[in-house]
Parts: sequence; C-alpha cells; structure tokens
Amino acid sequence: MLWRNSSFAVVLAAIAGPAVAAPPPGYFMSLAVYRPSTNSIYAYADLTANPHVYALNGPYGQAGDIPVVGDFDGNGVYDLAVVRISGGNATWYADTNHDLTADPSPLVFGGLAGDIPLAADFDGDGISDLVIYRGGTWFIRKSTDSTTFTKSLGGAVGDVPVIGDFDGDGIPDIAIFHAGAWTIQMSSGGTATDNYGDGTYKPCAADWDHDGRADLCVFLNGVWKFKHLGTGGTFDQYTFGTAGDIPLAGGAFDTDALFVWAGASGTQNGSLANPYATISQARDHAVDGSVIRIARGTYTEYVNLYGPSINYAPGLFGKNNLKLFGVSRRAVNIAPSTGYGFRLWAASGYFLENFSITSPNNSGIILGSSDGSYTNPGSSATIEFNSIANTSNYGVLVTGQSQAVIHRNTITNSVNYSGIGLQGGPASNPAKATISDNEIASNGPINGASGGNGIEATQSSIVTAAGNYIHDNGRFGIIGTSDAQLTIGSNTITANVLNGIILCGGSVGASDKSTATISANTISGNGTAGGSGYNGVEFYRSCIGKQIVTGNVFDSNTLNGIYIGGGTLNASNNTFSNNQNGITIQSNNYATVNTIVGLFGNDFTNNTKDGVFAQLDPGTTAHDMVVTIGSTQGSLQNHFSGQGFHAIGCSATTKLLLNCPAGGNTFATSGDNIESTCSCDDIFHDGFGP
Ligand SMILES: [Ca+2]
Ligand SMILES: [Ca+2]
Ligand SMILES: [Ca+2]
Ligand SMILES: [Ca+2]
Repeated sequence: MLWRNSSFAVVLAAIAGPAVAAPPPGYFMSLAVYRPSTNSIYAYADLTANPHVYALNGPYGQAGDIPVVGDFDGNGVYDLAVVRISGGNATWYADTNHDLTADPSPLVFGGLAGDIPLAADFDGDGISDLVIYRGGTWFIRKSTDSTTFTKSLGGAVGDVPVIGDFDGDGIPDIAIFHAGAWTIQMSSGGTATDNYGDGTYKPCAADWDHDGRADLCVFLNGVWKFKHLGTGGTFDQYTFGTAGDIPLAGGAFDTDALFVWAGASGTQNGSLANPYATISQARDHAVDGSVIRIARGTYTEYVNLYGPSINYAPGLFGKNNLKLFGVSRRAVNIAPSTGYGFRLWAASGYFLENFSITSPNNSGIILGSSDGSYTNPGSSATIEFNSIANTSNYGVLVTGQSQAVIHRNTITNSVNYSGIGLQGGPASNPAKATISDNEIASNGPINGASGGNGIEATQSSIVTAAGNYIHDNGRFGIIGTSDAQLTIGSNTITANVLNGIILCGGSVGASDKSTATISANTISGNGTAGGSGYNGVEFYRSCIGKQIVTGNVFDSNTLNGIYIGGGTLNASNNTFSNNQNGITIQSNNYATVNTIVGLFGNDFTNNTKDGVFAQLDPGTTAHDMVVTIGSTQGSLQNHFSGQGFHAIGCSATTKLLLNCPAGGNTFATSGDNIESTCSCDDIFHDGFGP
C-alpha cells in the first residue's frame, strides 16, 4: 500500500523528467502495469493528461496469477484478466466491467506448467480470443465458437511470446522475443526479424506513434522504450511503473469515454455499464473533444456529425473534435440502409477509426459545410484504419473547403463513383487531402463513363498521396482535373483498367492548370482494358501546367509509360521498361498550349516499340513541340536498350527537330537508334525548325 499512496507524486515527477519525449495523443492507447508483489493493476487511460488519473487501479488476483489484457467483451475498452494455473487447468478471471471483481463464469483454457497466456482477437468479432503459448505452439480459442486452432512460432528455451498487429492489417501477428531478438509472423504473410532490448527486458507491443502498426516495446525498471519495426532505434520512451512490474500494453483502458453498443437496452447513459444503443445518441451527449467508443456490432444508422455552428435539433448544437473509435474494423459495421455512413457538417478535428463502412445508395464518409454548399467552411477529419467497401457513391468524399487525412484504410468497390473524391471549394480555399498507406482498389465500373477511379481530385483540390496501393480500379488509378494540384510519391499504382494516373480534362481548347509532382512510384501493368492500350501516366492535351516526374518505375503499361499531349514535363531518373513506348510526346491543334518536354537521366529498357516517340501531327499549326532528350552531363544522360523499334522515334510530315545533343544519350546497340524522321542534334530548336 505504501507504493499506492506515494506513487502518484512519484509518477508525476518521473513523467516530467527529461527522459520522456512526447507521449502519444490522449486516449488512442493506454499503458498499464501489473505489480505481482501486491497483485495490483495500475492503468492509465490518457497518457497526456496532467495530472494523471488511473482508469483502473487496485488489487486483482492472487499470488502466482498471470495478468493478461484484452477486450474480453468487445466494447472497445481493454479489460484485465488474471490466469490461475492449478491442477492442470488454467482459469481465466476477466473483469470486463472494471469493478476489480471477476466476472461470473470464468473460462478454463490451457493449464500445463509453463503455459503462457495471452489474448488478441484473431477471429475478428471484436472480442479478444484466449491464447496459450506452449513451447512454440500457440493454442488460440476463438471467441466466436470456442473452438481452438494453433499456430507455430518459437519453442526455444527463453523464447517469450508477444502479440501485436505489426503489419497493420487489423489482424493480430504472433511474435517471439528471445533476449532481444524478435521474430514476427505477419498475418499478411512472411516473417520479420529485428533486434531490440536484451534478456533483461520484458517485451511488449503497442502502436505508440499511432500509425496503425504495432511498435516494438521493451520494459525495464519502469521505463518503456519504443522502436519501429525494421528501422531506427528507440524513437520514444515513457516512464511508468517500477522494477518487477509486468508491462501490459496494446489497447485503451479508457473508461471515461461515451460508450455505444448496438442493440443496448434498458438504461442508456453512455457509461461503460449502460452504453447508448446508437452512435447518434452519443453524439447528442458529447462535448467538444469527447471520445466515443463503439462496441462490436452492426449500426444501421446514417450518422450525421455536426459542428458547433449547427443547431440540429431543439437545444442541440454540434461539436468539434469528437473521436469515434470502433473496437475493430472487422467487427464494427456501419451499414446504413440509406444515406451516408458518416456525414460531417462543418465539423472539425474529428477522428473516425476502426470501422467497416458500407452504403447501398450513397458515400461511406462525406465531409462538407453546414449547408452542403461549397462556399461555406467545410469539415476536417482524420479517417484511419477503416474498411470502406461496397458504397454506391464515393468511399470517402471531401467537398468544398473540407480537409481530410486518410490513412491506412482499405477503400474498395465503390460501385458508381470513386474510392476517394475531392470536389468543390473556391480556388483560394479548396478541398485538401493527405492520403497515405491505403489500399484503394476495384472501385467503379469497368470502362464506365465516369467514376471508377482510385483517387479523383477536381476543382483546384490539393492532394498528397503517398505509400498507397492503388490497383484494379475500373478507370484510372488517380485522376486530377480542373486545376487540381497533386503530389504523388512512393505509391504502387498497378493494373488499373485505363491509365495509372491522368491529369487534366475537358474539351478542345480547355485550359486545365492541374499539376503533378510524381516521384518514386511504381506504375505498372495499367491499361488492362485491352484495345490499343493505356498509359502509366497521361498528361492530357488540355494541360497547361508544369509536371515533374522523377524516380519512378514504369513497367508493362499496355501503351506508354508516359504520354503527354500538352503543357510542360520534366522527367528525370525514371525507368521505363516493357511498355509499348517508354514516352510518347505529341503536339497537335487540339492541344491548348505547346508541348515542352525535357528528359534527363532516364533508363529505357525493353520497350516493345520506341524508348521515346515524338509525334507532331500533320497540319499542326497552332502549337509547337520543344523536346530535349539528354545532356552531356553524365548524370543527365538517358540510357536506351532493348527497344523493339528505335531508341528515339519520330512521326511528322517533315523531319522532326529534337534537342538531343551528341553524347547526351547512350545506346546499348550501334543500330538504328534514332529514327530517320528525327533530326537529332545539339542545336536547340523546336519541332518546326531551327
Ligand atoms: Ca472490454
Ligand atoms: Ca474474437
Ligand atoms: Ca497483422
Ligand atoms: Ca506504430
């Protein structure tokens, strides 16, 4: 008891010390320790709170018990259990209502000497499944039907089992810690290894930086240290607990949230014991910044989330900064019979996490203004770790002056529109989105007249897309039109039916100021529609802006790696392989402005026709073509090999004049590298003549 009476001040002093870097945002996760010397739990809910308040604190269990945390009822809050091994049985005493008294009917599972109990939700119902690790075999008891299956990992003397979602797919991964050596069996396939800590540490796993992937965690003498799997060293540490404590991490012990449980009946006040039956009820009772935790189940409501400017019902104004957390994207279904999944009306600072969202006749999530117009202030939200699928309209639609962070979701099968859409807003204050690490796939109809894109950015919207896997969409992987500004980096964009990326649109003579910086992407196998093929990237003839394309791989697109029909392009340090042409450059009277292209430091390998193909259409009088291919500076040389026709090919009624200085390009063969219709020298000129 001495520690309990004095610990508060001790802990406060510790977390104020210089050793502690920034803790994660409040309420996303918790830390707890179990103290075997007193058989007591100490759990913080909000690690950023000052002063700290324990979410759960007191004696639970008896000498010899093994503590395990998990969500044993599926309400989104971590619960403590102790496992007592006696007489060949392991009895699991869980406390799901957090009164530090065991629930009725404890479960029995495992029980041999040396068994190590753990818990995590393998079967995806939102309830943690009981796990027994026994000498390298993991026995997992499914909460859905009480049957058991096994996994195998580890088994050496000194192996310590750990569970976390290291690959961020929402499914637990099993891991072994052996004196600092980590081996992780990923649910998405494959095995990862790393080194962190040593035999003096106790291992743990927690998504400390809230990026959706569990981080390696080690605990010693009250200090928690965190490291990203595979990279870097300790990125943060936190002081909580003391020598001899058992670290318990991974979820949230947040008991102060507003709770929702589909189908709840009787008294409903949003407490842990008496949750609301609907998300809308919790919204009505929320205050600015409230956390709303949503239990497993199916919610058929159309959830309107209002900002403070909106008086949406008698006496009820909206709120900002609400955090809506589902217990698991595999177990919380937002399935309105009509309307949107979530709609934000001039509501800012929201978090929407861990939901499975469908809508039979509208979008999954829409951000907008108070009245649906694009001229009033919009909404802002962070949309993370959701599975958004089978929506009739957009998976996520960002309208007007709204802003979204869209991170680590799967957004698939939006039937009639696109996975993510941005539209509206004045050019001075457009819709914006940062879209990272999502899978955006199979959206839209095959060859439909509209929609069917992975990401669709229109009307001056500003998009940064990074680290996404964008594939098998019915039209384009990414489309930017009507003065959109795109930054597209480190994505994999593959097997989309038409182009991987297309910029600009409109009829003949349209001026589209859309621009893109496209870097370090893999853009492959696009244009699965058949016919004459499609491009990795197309800059449509209405483009008038300057495009930058650098460090990408363009492979096996069915037509060109890049096609440009108007505007300015600087393409450097890309690899073009197994496309029909690496790059096609075209100018004609249908374009809005000249086509101006510089190509430096690119590799063109095994393209089936030309490496670079320049085409000045017959009768072109309105526009000009200025093409510079390579430079004698070594790093700016292009390299050509294995093309079917020519390294550099031209189509024009007279010789097409290009700037391709002698020594500015290297060719693998001494053959017909430059087509006779090209005039390729080092005099700067445009397509019409010197
Ligand atoms: Ca619980
Ligand atoms: Ca389960
Ligand atoms: Ca996983
Ligand atoms: Ca993480």
